[in-house]
This record gives sequence, C-alpha cells and structure tokens, in this order.
Amino acid sequence: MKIVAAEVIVTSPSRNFVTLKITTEDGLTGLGDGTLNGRELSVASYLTDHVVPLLIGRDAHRIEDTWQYLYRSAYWRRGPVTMAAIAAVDVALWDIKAKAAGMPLYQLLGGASRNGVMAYGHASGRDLPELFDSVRKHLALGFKSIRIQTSVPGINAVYGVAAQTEGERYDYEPAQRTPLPVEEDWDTRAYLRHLPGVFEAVRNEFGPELPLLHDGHHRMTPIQAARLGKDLEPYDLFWLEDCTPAENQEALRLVRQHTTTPLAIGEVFNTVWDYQTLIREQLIDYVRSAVTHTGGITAMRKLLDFAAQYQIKSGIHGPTDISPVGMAAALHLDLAIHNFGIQEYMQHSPLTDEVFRQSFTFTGGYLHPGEQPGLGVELDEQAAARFPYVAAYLPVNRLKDGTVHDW
Ligand code: GCO
Ligand code: MG
Repeated sequence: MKIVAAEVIVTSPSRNFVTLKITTEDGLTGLGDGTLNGRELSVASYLTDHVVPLLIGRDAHRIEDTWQYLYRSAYWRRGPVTMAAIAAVDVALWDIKAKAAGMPLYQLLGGASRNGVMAYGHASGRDLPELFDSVRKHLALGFKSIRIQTSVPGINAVYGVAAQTEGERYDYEPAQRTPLPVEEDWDTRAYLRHLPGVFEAVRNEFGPELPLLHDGHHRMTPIQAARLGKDLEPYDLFWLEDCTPAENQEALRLVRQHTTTPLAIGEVFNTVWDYQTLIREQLIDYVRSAVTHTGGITAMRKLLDFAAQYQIKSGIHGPTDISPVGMAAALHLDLAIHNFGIQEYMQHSPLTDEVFRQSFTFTGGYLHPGEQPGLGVELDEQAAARFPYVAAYLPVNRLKDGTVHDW
C-alpha cells in the first residue's frame, strides 16, 4: 500500500494546528497531529522540507519500520520538534491501517479494556465563589474528576485561571496572539501559603469523593514541591502535576521522601528516555506525555508498557493545543491499554470542531473514541483554509525583581 502523497495543513480555527495528511495509492487517507504550541511552523517545516520527501513511495503498512527510519536516519535524536513530526507520521499511518482493516484503531491495539475513558475537566476561578461556580459547571457537564486552579492574592495573572473577560477564557488557550509573549508575575511563597486553603474550601463544599487534581506547572523547587505535596495530603488529591521542572529526574527522590500525594509528570517530555529514573525508581504515579509530542502511538505504547511494570498509569496530556486528531489517538490508546489512569479533556472550541469532524462521545464523564474505522476524525480542508496561521506565544513569568521564572 504505497504512499503517493503527504501534505501538511496549518490551520487556526481559534488556535493553531499542524496536521499531516497521508494518501495511499488506493485512495485511503490518514491524519496525524504535529501541533507544538507556540512553535507550530518549525514542525510544519520539519515535515514538509525533510520528512514528506522520504514518505513518498513507502509502504504505509510498515509503521514500526517507518518510525525507526525517521528516528534513526535524522541522527539528531529526541526533542519536541522531531518527535512531534514523527508522531504526525505515525498516527496518520495507524489511521490508514485501521481504515484498511475497517476497524476503529483501538481494535488494532488489542481491543477495549474498559467501557469508557474517565476524563477530567479544568475548573478555575479568581476567588472561591468563581471557582465553585466553575466546578459546578463542570459537574453539570458530567465531569467526574476536576482540576482546580486558582488565582493567588498578590499575583496578577496565574496560568490556568480563566480571565473571564468578554467570554474569553484564559486557561482555554494560554498562548496569546500577540507579537511578543505576554509577561506575567509569580511568587512561589504566596502560592504555597494560599493553595492548601483553597483545597480545604473545595473539599468542604463538594465533599470527600470527587477526584481533584492540580497543576504546579514546573514552578517549584524540589523542597517547595515536597512541602506542597505534604500540605495537600489532607485533601486527598488524585494527582499533583509537574511539581518541579522534571528534566532533573533525581529531584523527584526528594519530593517522594516527603509526601504521599500522587505525582504526575511529563507533558513537556518526548521520549521514554526522559522517564528512565522516574519510572524505574517509581518516583511518579502518572505519565503525562501527549501522543502528539512523544512520537505517536508506537512510542507511547512502549512508554506506557514500561510504566505498567511499575504500577504507573497513564494520564495523557489533552489540552486544546493537542488537535482533535491527537486527542482521538489518545482516546484509542486509553481505551486499549491496561494501565489507564485518567484522560485530560479541555474541550475544543466550536470553530475547531467545525474544521475537525470527530466521532468521539462524552457521556457521564467518560469519553469514547467511537466506532468509525481509523481514528474517527475527518479534516474539512475547505473550512481549514478559512483560518490561516496566526502567530501566538506562550507567556513568560517574572518574579518581583524581574527574574524570568517558569510559568
Ligand atoms: C495541561 C498543560 C497545558 C499546557 C499547554 C502548553 O496540564 O494541560 O499544563 O495547559 O500549559 O499545553 O501549551
Ligand atoms: Mg500541565
């Protein structure tokens, strides 16, 4: 089944997406997501200039071989641009293989291990009443697990908190369409003082059963993260995410010594190598990588199988900067693997849904990828062409004295 065409489509229906469309000689098409928020055009160029010429004439069925060919022939290994480009090819080929088989992709991955995929939604608020409203809205939508992000007194803008001005939700898309990154402020001591009280209030209002999550977004040192994990123990979090910039894997030993709050890490990682110490020493509980940034289904499956040996579960990254194609790939994998934990689900905008027609369902807090052959996502190319690329940047944080800090 020869590949006869491969095309990169960049579209911006409320935010930017990079999609690879591969066509075979018998007319089958597959879609792969290569979106890298704030650096989209680098993946588009990597694909168009360096990968597409290698795909023409290859057998679309040879997924593992194509993965190894792209990874090893580049010589320069790993990194988000390379791994997002390889992911786009990998997912498109899985889409084609499943369409050729006439089955939804999860069937080729071993079939369903569960009836649905538990999803968590994002609640946020500048104060407690606003936060409680947001939690209630998510409960009304059916969410059974909820991430809690909140403003901190003395800090003007905090990642993950909806600005709620003119209907625009800040946490819906942290990349702003501005010529330069927006600069925000940060104070870790103020954050550490404030957050436990917020979780106490949420538990008092919503009871002990609701699984609650929180994202520290790489902003703490190991000892600060250890303290936060300990302070949050009474509120029984489902997980504390990205408590430190975890490329320093050994740092997690210190955090682990001090707290039993479950830890999730990895949305900025792109290979299994980034997890070697974290998984072997059981320093985390959930793998947060995105299928889109980690080399696709082929590589994610291996990473999650490695994690399974250590009772570590999946928590696949699913923000709105992963396209519906990347999200569908995650859902098929979530349904098939044994060590599924939870799936992030932020919900794309109506414009995005107009361009990417999806067949997944969200019922009673559970996602399901649907029964369409392949991934179950179609790209409306005419609609996509109406939304050209718009430059957007993720923010930058500065401390009071002006020092740049993780946001
Ligand atoms: C999450 C993430 C995202 C990232 C975003 C950056 O947990 O969903 O932290 O919100 O900030 O993917 O592009
Ligand atoms: Mg995160």
